[in-house]
Amino acid sequence: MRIDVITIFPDYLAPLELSLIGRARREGLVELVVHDLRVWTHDRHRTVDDSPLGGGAGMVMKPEPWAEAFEAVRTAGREQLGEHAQPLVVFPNPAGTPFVQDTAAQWSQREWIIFACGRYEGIDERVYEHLADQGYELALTSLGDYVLNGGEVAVLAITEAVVRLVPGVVGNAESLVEESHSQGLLEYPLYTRPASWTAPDGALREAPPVLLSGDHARIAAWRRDQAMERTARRRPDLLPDP
Ligand code: 6GU
Repeated sequence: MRIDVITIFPDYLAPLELSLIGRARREGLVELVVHDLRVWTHDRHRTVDDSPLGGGAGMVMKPEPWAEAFEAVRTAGREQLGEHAQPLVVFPNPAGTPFVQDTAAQWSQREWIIFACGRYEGIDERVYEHLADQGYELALTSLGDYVLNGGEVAVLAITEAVVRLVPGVVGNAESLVEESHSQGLLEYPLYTRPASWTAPDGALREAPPVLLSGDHARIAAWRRDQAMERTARRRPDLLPDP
C-alpha cells in the first residue's frame, strides 16, 4: 500500500517512523511519503492561505498550491504503482462522515491513499470540485464531534487504524478479530499472571476463577457476557434496539 500525506507541518507526521507503522515501512508493506504543501508555492513568503471571500473570521487555504500538489503527487504515485493506479483522496475534516472501524477495514484494502491536511478554517471549495472533475475519488472523514486545529493528528490516528489491518503488519491476525469494535461490541476485560495479586495497598485481587477453569466454552460465554455488559454500560448506542 502507498500513502501520501500533503501538509504544511511535515514534522507532525514524524511518529509514523515508530513502532508498528515504522516497521511496516521498513519491511516494504507500506510506502509512506510526506509532502510539504509549501513546495508548491511560488511567492517569497510561500503563502498557502488568504482571508475568506465575503468576509469572516480566520483564513482559507488557497487553491493553487493544492492543485499543483495533487498533480505532482499523482504523477509520483503512478511512477511507482503504474498508470492504472487511482488514489483515494482523504480530507480529514470535522464536517466529514464518521471514521469507524469498518472505514479502516475498507481503506486497508486500497492500493493508494492520499491524505490532504487542511489547516485554518478550511480549504477553498473549488479544490474539491476540481479534483472530482479530474477523476479523483474523494472522501471527507471525521474522527468525532470535536474540532482539531488541522488534519495532521487525524492522519496519525487514521493511518494507524488502517495500516495495522494491512495483511502482515500485525503478527497475530487473531488479535484483530476479538478486539473492541471489530465485532460491534467493546472488548471483554483482560487478565494475566499472577492470578492472585496483592496490590500495593495490601488488597488481594484475584482474576476471575472461570479464566483458570480450562473450560473453553464457559470462558467464551463469560467473555461474551462481559463484552455485552460493558457495551451496555459505556456505549449503549452500539447495541441493537431492544
Ligand atoms: Cl478528521 N479533522 C479536524 N480538523 N478536526 C477533527 C477531525 C478531523 N475529526 C474530529 N475533529
